[in-house]
Amino acid sequence: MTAYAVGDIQGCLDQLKCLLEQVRFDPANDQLWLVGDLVNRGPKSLETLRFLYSIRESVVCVLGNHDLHLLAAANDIERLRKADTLREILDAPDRAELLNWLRRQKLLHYDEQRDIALVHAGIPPQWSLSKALKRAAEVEEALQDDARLPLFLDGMYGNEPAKWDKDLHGVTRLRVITNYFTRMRFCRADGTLDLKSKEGLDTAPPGYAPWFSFPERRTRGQKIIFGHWAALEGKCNEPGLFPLDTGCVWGGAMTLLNIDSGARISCSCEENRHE
Ligand SMILES: [Mn+2]
Repeated sequence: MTAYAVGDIQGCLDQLKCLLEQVRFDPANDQLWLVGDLVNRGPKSLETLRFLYSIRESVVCVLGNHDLHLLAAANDIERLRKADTLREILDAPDRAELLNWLRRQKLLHYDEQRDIALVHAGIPPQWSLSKALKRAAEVEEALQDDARLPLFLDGMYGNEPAKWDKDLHGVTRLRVITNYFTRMRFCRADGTLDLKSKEGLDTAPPGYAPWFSFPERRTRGQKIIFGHWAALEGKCNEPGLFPLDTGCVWGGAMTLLNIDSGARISCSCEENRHE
C-alpha cells in the first residue's frame, strides 16, 4: 500500500488521471489524499467529483474554500459567481449522493501512524495540533448536521473577525475556524488574518507573514501537507511542510507526492493557461 497526496484539483481531471497513471495508482491497495478544492474554475468539476466518489474507499480528503462554496450554492445560500464552473454539479441527477459525500469530509485530518496532518490552507500559529483538531471538529459537526448546515453555510462568508478568540460562539466562531483552515495565507504571530493578499511571500502586508513562518508556531516540526497557495509553487523552506498547490487551474502543473517516499511528480496544465 502506498499513500499519495495530490494538490488542488479544481476540476482538472485530465491532469489527475495523468498523475495516477504515472504511479499506476491502484484504488484497491493505494490511498489518495486530497488537500481540498476538488472542484471549481477548472473544466471538469462534475466528472472529477464523480471519479473521486467512485474511488472514495481509498480517498482521504479535507475540504477547501471552493468545496464549501459548492455546498453553499447547493443549499441556495450563495449564488454562483461568473467564474464558477459548478453549475453542472448542481444540475446533475446524482448531486445528492456526491454532495452528501462531500459534506462528510473533514477540515483537518491527522494520520497517527505516519504522524502527518492534512489541511487545505494551514494551521494558525497559535494552535497546537490537538487544539486545531478540536476546532476543526466543531465545523465538521455543523457540516454533518442537517439542521445546522444552512446556518453554518449562511454565516461562513466574511473576513471578520480577523482573529480567533476562545469566547467566540455560534456561526462567528465557526467562520473564523473555517477561514483559518480553508483560506489563510498571511497572518500575524497571534493569528490575526489578512485574507486579501494572495500572491507570493514578498506580498505580505506590513506586520504580516506566511502562517507557517513564525518561530513560535505551535505546530513547528509537525509534518503538514497543504494546498491553496499556488504562488508558493510547491516550495516553502519549512521543515516538515509539504505545499502541493502548483496552480494547475492557472496553467501551472498538478503535483503528486508519494507520502511514504517523499518523491514528487507533476503533470503540466498548460492547456489551462488563459490570456
Ligand atoms: Mn483554496
